[in-house]
Amino acid sequence: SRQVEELQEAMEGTLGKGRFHHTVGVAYTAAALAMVYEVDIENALIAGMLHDCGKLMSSQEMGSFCAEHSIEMNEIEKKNPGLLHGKIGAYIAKEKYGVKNEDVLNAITYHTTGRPAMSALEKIVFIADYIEPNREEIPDLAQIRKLSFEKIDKCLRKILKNTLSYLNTKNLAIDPMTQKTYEYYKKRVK
Ligand code: DGI
Ligand code: FE
Ligand code: FE
Ligand code: FE
Repeated sequence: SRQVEELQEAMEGTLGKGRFHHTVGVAYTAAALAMVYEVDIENALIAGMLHDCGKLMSSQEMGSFCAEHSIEMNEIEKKNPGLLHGKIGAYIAKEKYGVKNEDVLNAITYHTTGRPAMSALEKIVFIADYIEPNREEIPDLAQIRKLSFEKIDKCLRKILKNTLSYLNTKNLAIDPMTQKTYEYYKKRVK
């Protein structure tokens, strides 16, 4: 649609080359998943195009942006401001790009940590961010890509497990939302 074209052009003009290509990959992967899981394709494209629009700031700027715009931060987010780019992205999507759909805004907000009981659109954007064709060097990526089109909750569980073990090996603090999301999907799928 014209809106998707305009968002793609806006992202091309603001994001770096690599992140722009990643963004287009996420948008079209989200659209493909939307076809499988009967989600609105336009919403998947919009959320995909905008999911990383909050990444155009330094860590310091992210902290002050949230303080200025009354966006809540937990202790982990204060120490790892990169985690805030979803919340910041949703704010920018709404205020700058005029996105009104709450499901689209939530998909952007939660694309890094996920959250328990995600909507179908939230799941799709979370997964598309992980599997889009430009991603590489992720353990079991081929298996996860196949699983994403077959068993969506099992795929979420696998991605979250991978993410937690990656964070543990790197000694990075785990956001309570990432942990809760993993536990939620672990309980729900075998
Ligand atoms: O923005 P992208 O790089 O496309 O992807 P993303 O928004 O999913 O961010 C991925 C990064 O976020 C990756 O380096 C792992 C990190 N991350 C995810 N969950 C957590 C986390 N980092 C910390 N410290 N804690 C988390 O719970
Ligand atoms: Fe991101
Ligand atoms: Fe992600
Ligand atoms: Fe991303």
